[in-house]
Amino acid sequence: MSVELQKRPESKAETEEQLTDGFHLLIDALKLNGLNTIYGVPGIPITDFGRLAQASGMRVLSFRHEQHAGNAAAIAGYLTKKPGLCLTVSAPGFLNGLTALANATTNCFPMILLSGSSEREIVDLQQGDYEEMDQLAIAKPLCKAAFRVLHAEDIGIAVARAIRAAVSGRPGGVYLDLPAKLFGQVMNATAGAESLVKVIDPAPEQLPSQASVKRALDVIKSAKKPLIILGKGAAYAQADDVVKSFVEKSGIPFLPMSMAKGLLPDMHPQNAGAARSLVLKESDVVIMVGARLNWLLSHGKGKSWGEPGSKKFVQIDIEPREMDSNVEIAAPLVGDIGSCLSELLAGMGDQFPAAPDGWKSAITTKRDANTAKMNQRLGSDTTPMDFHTALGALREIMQQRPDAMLVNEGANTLDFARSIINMSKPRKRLDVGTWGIMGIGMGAAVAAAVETGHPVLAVEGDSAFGFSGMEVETICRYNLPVCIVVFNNNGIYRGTDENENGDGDVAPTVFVKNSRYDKMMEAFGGVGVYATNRDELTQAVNEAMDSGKPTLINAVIDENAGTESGRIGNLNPQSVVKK
Ligand code: ADP
Ligand code: TZD
Ligand code: MG
Repeated sequence: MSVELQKRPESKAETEEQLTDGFHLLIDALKLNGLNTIYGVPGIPITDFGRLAQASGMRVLSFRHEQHAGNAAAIAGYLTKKPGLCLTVSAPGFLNGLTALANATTNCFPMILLSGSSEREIVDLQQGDYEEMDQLAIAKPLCKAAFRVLHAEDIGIAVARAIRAAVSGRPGGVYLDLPAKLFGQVMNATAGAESLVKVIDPAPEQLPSQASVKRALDVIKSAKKPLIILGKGAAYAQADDVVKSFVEKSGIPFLPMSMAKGLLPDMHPQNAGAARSLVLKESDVVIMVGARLNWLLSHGKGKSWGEPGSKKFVQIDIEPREMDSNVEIAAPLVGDIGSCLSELLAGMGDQFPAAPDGWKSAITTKRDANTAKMNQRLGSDTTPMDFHTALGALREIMQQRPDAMLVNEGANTLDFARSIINMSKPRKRLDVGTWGIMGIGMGAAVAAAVETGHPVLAVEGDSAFGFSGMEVETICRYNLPVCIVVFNNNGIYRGTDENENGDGDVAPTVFVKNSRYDKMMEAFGGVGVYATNRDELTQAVNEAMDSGKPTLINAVIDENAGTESGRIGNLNPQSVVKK
């Protein structure tokens, strides 16, 4: 699109010059690179940008708060391997989006935060512009790369740099600062079109060196009790067939991190998830595939990892600096998952270590015992429901609907659902990720529905849901097939805490008792259900998943059922001083 020049009537040729402007150049640059969906909140100075983007055929989804738009963009990036786009206004909108940008970077999800900003001259002299803030400086330490564009003719290059920075190497968040004046800048349309860049091969294959492959093969061949740990980097890589071949050809037991669940089906005979403590402790060679040895794996050391020095690590990661971050890595393999695993497969031939039958059978025995114990509890049908009753119902539903997307956050609601609900396909489980952040729920649910077209089941603690709850209006507005189940136990972890000072306030972890979250959905035309038992819950979820109607089910959970901090109570300091 272009606009006519209005002044400078020197010659006819000049008055007919076709012009374009910053708005259109940005839209064209994004579309040229296959980025066709924007998640954001409109306002000065990007209102017209959103409008024009929509008019140009892009999908522009407006949220009620930027953090959720940003979380949606991050999840879109995770699911598609293309940077998700989040669009915000200056200062406060930008800051609201920044949490999501930082969270995306922490999780290695590619996204671009596009923020309008105020005038450089005024901001830099701190003269008090409308929504004044030095956004670029603030964004820089919280993302992978941050750029500002001052001239319309640089938009093409800036978008190209942002895309490359987001998806190449270890993916992450990128900030693009767009001062208000940029949008209105005009330039010759032909020159504008020529200034755009279609990024060729934005995330090139990264092959590991031959020496590193040989070293890894030697370590793997020496293993007596090998273990594979699959992380969300492996899910992100979309190298599903190679991952499957490597696991199955090797026969090595695997442990999926939470968002890697389903990369191979949880019901796979080699899944050691239900014997997690045993395999972490007793394995001698651990092959990390797109997973970090961070707090989620006790930093690769300590009691849960058995005797010090009892293990060798092989680590596959695209980020060289990840190696030795917590413990010594005997065989670092730096490259993309697909390339590294293909090299290992080729180098192994048929010489995978015949993991002793004793190792495999010890795992199977432990796993079967734990699974049997769990299955017994999952059949329970208590009223009010406890976590096992409610999740037993949801587990059956997800088993019957392998294509459905699952979103999950909370404390007990997260920890129980993670171990109870089996996933059978890759990249179906979206959760609180590396930070254990609350508030990803509705953003993730919107992106999951928009990017995949499949129905979404969002399993939410009542506290967790509250962080993004207003986005139920967004879900209704776009009529998305999202079924939210709020596990309502009257508060954070449980609803039974007492205030000891007697001032009439409730304890800090307790909410209004017996709230009706279902009414929130009804307020916007969606379906609200109040479910007090397993049958009601099962029926309501199935109906929602069949109809695709936005639905919120308030599942009444026994307020005594949870434990403080779910399964990470060990990280929660508690006073031993009695006053
Ligand atoms: P989890 O939480 O599931 O354990 P992490 O987020 O800790 O997973 O780790 C993911 C790792 O995967 C990161 O270290 C990241 O650098 C890496 N990664 C992401 N994409 C790729 C890829 N295509 N190839 C190899 N490694 C990748
Ligand atoms: N704020 C943010 C952004 N992230 C957080 N993780 C927290 C606060 C602290 N927090 C947790 O770690 S879990 C949780 C909070 C507030 C909520 C747990 O309550 P819930 O789940 O109702 O969601 P359960 O099922 O009652 O345990
Ligand atoms: Mg709760």
